[in-house]
Amino acid sequence: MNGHRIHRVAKLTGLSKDVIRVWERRYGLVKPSRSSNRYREYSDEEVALLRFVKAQMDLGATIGGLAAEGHDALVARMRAATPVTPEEEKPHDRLLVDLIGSLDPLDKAAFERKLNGAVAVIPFEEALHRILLPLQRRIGELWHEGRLNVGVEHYVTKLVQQKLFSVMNQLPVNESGPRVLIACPEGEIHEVGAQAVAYIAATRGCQVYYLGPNLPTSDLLSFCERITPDLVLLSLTDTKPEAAAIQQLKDLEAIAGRWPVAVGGQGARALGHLLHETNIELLDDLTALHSRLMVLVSTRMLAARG
Ligand code: B12
Repeated sequence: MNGHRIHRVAKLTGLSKDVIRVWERRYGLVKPSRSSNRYREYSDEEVALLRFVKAQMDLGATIGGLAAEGHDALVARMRAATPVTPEEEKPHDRLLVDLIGSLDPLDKAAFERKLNGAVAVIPFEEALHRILLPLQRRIGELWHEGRLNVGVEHYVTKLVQQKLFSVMNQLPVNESGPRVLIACPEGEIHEVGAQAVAYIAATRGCQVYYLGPNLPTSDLLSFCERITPDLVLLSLTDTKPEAAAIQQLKDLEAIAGRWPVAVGGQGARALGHLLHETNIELLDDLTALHSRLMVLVSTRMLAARG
């Protein structure tokens, strides 16, 4: 999690320091942590929430009315109200060049200052599409081309992962949401796609069970038996030789016979022709994922109402 001091939050949100403190004291709108020297420290999520509240007030809402909704409901509404448009999916090219420039030679302070600052000022889902995922791709490509040290690649990958998880962990847990299990199958170590999927599922109101990379099919099966998922989402990045791909699909079909299974990622798209003959669904991209999850969540809500 990034800690932003109050003077920076004031700059990032356009609110005065006094207003931010009053909203904390009176309405509990934000709950900054305290640094070792007792300074307030605000997370990216809190900065985004303050910006959202300010934007709502600019549209005529009152702080009392907004605060009455409660912190968790406001966070959920902020996320729902910020669907990512194609414009917001475009990589932030200038920033990416700038960030990569701070990696060789490595200037950790400059890199993190630029990254944290840029991520904090836009809704997190937009930051995911425009900054974090493109950054991950570019860093990985540089490593693949032998132009970036593996330690630096690991350092950036871990930062991207930490950001995704820290924001995800701040989301309210929807205990009545559909259970969605997310993992990468055995042999698959490219994990960031699966993490992005986990984040999106959590923001759409699912209960996410994130099991990470390289999960053997037998473990996936036994975990499904434990939780009876409403949907299993698998991220496949590698392209396997045909024989290995057919074997993998056979294993997954056994699971898909009992619970709904969908696959996505570049490895899954490459399987297209083989998937037609199975009961495994292909989700082409994150837009397809969004639609699939909306159906899942609304079906669950209707069932709960009887
Ligand atoms: C980053 C990266 C790495 C990182 C991985 C870090 C990590 N822990 O995840 C590192 C540097 C460690 C790495 C290692 C390797 N990599 Co690599 N890597 C990449 C790279 C550059 C980006 C992948 C990535 O993370 N993208 C970010 C994610 C978010 O984007 P995405 O994968 O496109 O996913 C999007 C969609 O597909 C979708 N999506 C993904 N999953 C799912 C799931 C569902 C359900 C849905 C709906 C959507 C969805 O959402 C995402 C967001 O839009 C790609 C090349 C590329 N440009 O794609 C190569 C690439 C995937 N790697 C490759 C290879 C070969 C390897 C290695 C095997 C190389 C080696 N010889 O050692 C090793 C793996 C070592 C091992 N132990 O197995 C190859 C795969 C080739 C193939 N076709 O099989 C690629 C394509 C590079 C290449 N051109 O050759 N890699």
